[in-house]
Amino acid sequence: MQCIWINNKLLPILALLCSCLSVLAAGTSVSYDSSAIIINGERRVIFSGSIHYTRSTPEMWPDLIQKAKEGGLDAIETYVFWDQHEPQRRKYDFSGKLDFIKFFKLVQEAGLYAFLRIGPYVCAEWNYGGFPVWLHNLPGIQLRTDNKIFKDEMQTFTTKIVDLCKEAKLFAPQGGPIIFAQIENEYGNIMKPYGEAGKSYIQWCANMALSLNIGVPWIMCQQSDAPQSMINTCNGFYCDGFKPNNPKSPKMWTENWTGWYKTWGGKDPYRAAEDVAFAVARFFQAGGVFQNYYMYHGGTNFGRTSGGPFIVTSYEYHAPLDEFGNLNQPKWGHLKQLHAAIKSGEKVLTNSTSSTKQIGNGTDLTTYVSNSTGQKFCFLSNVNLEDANVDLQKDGKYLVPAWSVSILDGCNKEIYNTAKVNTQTSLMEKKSDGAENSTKLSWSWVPESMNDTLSGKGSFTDTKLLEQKAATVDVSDYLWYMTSVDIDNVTQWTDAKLHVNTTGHVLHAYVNQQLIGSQWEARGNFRFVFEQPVTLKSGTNTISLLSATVGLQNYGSFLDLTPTGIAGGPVQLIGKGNVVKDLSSNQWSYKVGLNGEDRRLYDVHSPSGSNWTLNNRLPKRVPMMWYKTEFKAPSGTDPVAVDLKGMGKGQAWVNGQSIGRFWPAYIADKTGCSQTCDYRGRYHTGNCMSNCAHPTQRWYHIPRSFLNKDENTLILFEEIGGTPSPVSFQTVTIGTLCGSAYEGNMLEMSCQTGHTISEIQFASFGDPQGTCGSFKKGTCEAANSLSAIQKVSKAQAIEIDLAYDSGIKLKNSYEFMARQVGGRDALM
Ligand SMILES: *[C@@H]1O[C@H](CO)[C@@H](O)[C@H](O)[C@H]1NC(C)=O
Ligand SMILES: *[C@@H]1O[C@H](CO)[C@@H](O)[C@H](O)[C@H]1NC(C)=O
Ligand SMILES: *[C@@H]1O[C@H](CO)[C@@H](O)[C@H](O)[C@H]1NC(C)=O
Ligand SMILES: *[C@@H]1O[C@H](CO)[C@@H](O)[C@H](O)[C@H]1NC(C)=O
Ligand SMILES: *[C@@H]1O[C@H](CO)[C@@H](O)[C@H](O)[C@H]1NC(C)=O
Ligand SMILES: *[C@@H]1O[C@H](CO)[C@@H](O)[C@H](O)[C@H]1NC(C)=O
Ligand SMILES: *[C@@H]1O[C@H](CO)[C@@H](O)[C@H](O)[C@H]1NC(C)=O
Ligand SMILES: *[C@@H]1O[C@H](CO)[C@@H](O)[C@H](O)[C@H]1NC(C)=O
Ligand SMILES: CC(=O)N[C@H]1CO[C@H](CO)[C@@H](O)[C@@H]1O
Repeated sequence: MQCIWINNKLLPILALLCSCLSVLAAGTSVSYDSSAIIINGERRVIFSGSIHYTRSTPEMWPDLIQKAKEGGLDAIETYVFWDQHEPQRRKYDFSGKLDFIKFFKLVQEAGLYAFLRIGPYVCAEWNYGGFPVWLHNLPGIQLRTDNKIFKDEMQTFTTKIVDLCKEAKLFAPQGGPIIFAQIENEYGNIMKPYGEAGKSYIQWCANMALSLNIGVPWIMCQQSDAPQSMINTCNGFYCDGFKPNNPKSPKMWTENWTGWYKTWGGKDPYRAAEDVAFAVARFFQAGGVFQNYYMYHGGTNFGRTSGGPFIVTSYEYHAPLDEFGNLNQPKWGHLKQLHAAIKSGEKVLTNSTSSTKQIGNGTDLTTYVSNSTGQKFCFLSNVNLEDANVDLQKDGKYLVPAWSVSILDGCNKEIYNTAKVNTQTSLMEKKSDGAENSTKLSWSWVPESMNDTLSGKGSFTDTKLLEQKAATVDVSDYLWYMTSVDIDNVTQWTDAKLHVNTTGHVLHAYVNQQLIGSQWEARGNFRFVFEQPVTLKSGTNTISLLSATVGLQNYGSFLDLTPTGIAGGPVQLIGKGNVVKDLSSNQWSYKVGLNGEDRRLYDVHSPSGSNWTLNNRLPKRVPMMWYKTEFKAPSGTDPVAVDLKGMGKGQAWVNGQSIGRFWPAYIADKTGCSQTCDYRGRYHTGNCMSNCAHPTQRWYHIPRSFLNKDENTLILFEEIGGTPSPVSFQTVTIGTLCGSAYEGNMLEMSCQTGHTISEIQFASFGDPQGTCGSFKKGTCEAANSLSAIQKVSKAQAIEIDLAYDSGIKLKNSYEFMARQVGGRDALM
């Protein structure tokens, strides 16, 4: 790296680029007490982050892990996803993207620890909470309670996972990276309705786990009655008030929610970096020892893995790494600095005597004094909504902004404040690079063949309305319910209505081959009633109802019993004078899945590929259509997304691999967004929302590893009608960088690899106003603010002294650094 020096000041730039390798020796011992995680005798505080291997690709894993390491994490956490590994009973799959052993080995190679959360119930906004749906149909089974059939399955799977880890020598005492394991998941939240059976189940979980002898501690999250030797831990947006149920246990936070997930129809959640940092600093102020970011990288719900109902395909989570694996700045950098600040006090924090003194209303000073050296380390917090001026006498005066924590090294030097973001903000952009414009996309299509189902022909029958997942075992989102009704006096039915009472999630109703309507939930109410006028004829009328699921329930007591589909109905015809003809116990014919799915239309090598039509009469807004196009991969290495603007609802495949469900036609609420985000005060999931009145999800991630260099095929199944012509391929990269330098700190700014500075749009040393993307000059400003930066902008690194808070905005810069030094009133 090259540097240009202004004012002949030397910067400790290299310190920022250093990395520390913690090599795992063979036979690492892991223990704990109330103030430390003890690894090979060393007393540690641990920062961990969740990265689910199933939500990215093996090709992305090394980069994600490396970025987590550079972000200052000590450990990576992942669940293990039972439904993926045992899709059919006793038929296992640990290959390719399911090779979690390889994932853990990469974590180890990066010099990080790992946290294995087996569950095997995982919640995780994952389909059916991670349970394979075949469990549901085992006679006599009851999930997550004292039920022998369930416990046997759970034990078989848990043992299988533990054995695989042991074989690969993944547990710390074997020289591997795993320092913690988890059994069950947040059971404490939902166990009450299970009564005594719930209590004996959780005891059984503990005993079963302990009997597996893994040599590292087991934890149970959100389980205040966790049986002893299990460490109970906290999940939430804040965990400073949490106390483990055993005073000898370390205070562990297994899910510090960095953001939130999104549902179809929902807006974009946003949790400010300042607030996440505040929550983490408060946790360590209150004696925290281990904390895990949920999520550190959220990623993508490929295929039909998203839970719900109605969890979207992107699992971005507003995490420190975005869905595509880019740094989400300033969150990533602001937390990296927090980790470094807390780590600098690690020796003191883990063997000390602590005391907390109330300085003012809502302002607390927590002092840690090392038992061995007498060294001090302090947290000075302000939970008020106003800034606080704190006078610590000989230890200095501090401005502690509202809702923030300052970390004081030696209790007399501020090294970090959670509200002062001294990290670049990156505004990401989706760009077309032109390669895909050279030939306009040409689309071919084939209608979903429904001749059988629209004439009532299925593959099995019953005289009742079946629950959907019991009937499909979730091999498809789709189940056809078909029956016929004979009408002899048609005048009685001239103004008839079809009435369907369904538990959801989506219904398309056909009568006599005609679509009479489609309907889905209204605002989280998944059970709904469909009622539409219908034209009947005398003689036999055919009713074909297509029910579609959009992710099976993943949370709650008895989640497995949440019905889906037209379970029990009723289905009725309502005629003149409210005459009701109940069809619920008719002879119903069923078909699981679509014909297109049976014929593997999404697979480019499928033999029915020859049926695609290609001419200039591209059907638009026609339900139940398959579309296909060829495209070239955008050049470069930036992540790729397909913009499905124009499409309705369905599923998408690239070269045969599912990139998930799409539903750009689902528009987020018009209200509840704000231009500015005031993060101060307790976060709740409605805070600081954005993307009002836009499609909940318009862009869909196509991992680079799914793409060939030249020809690629995108196949869309469109369920409700859409227009593929606006569809385009784009890359995701930093468009604009901004930063504010704080006195005494160095600000580092950089683009993604392969990009350089193109323009400096704004720089002000004074009191600039506004936020990234819309900075404005303030009332005072050094005259040469902008030109000084522009002069040096071609460099890869620069140093600038500045006096006031400054707004700096660069476009496509490669790397930029500024340092502010107090007490001067002009630039240079
Ligand atoms: C440090 O000293 C305090 C006060 O005597 C004691 O409570 C604490 O357990 C000590 N910490 C360690 C890790 O020994
Ligand atoms: C402390 O502050 C809170 C809110 O900031 C306020 O409601 C309360 O009255 C204050 N208490 C005192 C003693 O000033
Ligand atoms: C903590 O420090 C005290 C005083 O130096 C020392 O005796 C003790 O062994 C330390 N405790 C641990 C657990 O390292
Ligand atoms: C490619 O097409 C898109 C959409 O029409 C357009 O916005 C973009 O500027 C084009 N790119 C180039 C390099 O022509
Ligand atoms: C379905 O029916 C239509 C119209 O009757 C016919 O053109 C088409 O060939 C049929 N498709 C199949 C697969 O039987
Ligand atoms: C058919 O129903 C209409 C209306 O209820 C009634 O007026 C008419 O008599 C019925 N016709 C026969 C043949 O039953
Ligand atoms: C739909 O069915 C449920 C369950 O049987 C029932 O509680 C509800 O009242 C029904 N809704 C309507 C509008 O009929
Ligand atoms: C598609 O083509 C295959 C082979 O030509 C044929 O067997 C099949 O019936 C066709 N399907 C439709 C829906 O036209
Ligand atoms: C433990 C904890 O803090 N749980 C909270 C997590 O966030 C949800 C949604 O805001 C709250 O309802 C929980 O109480």
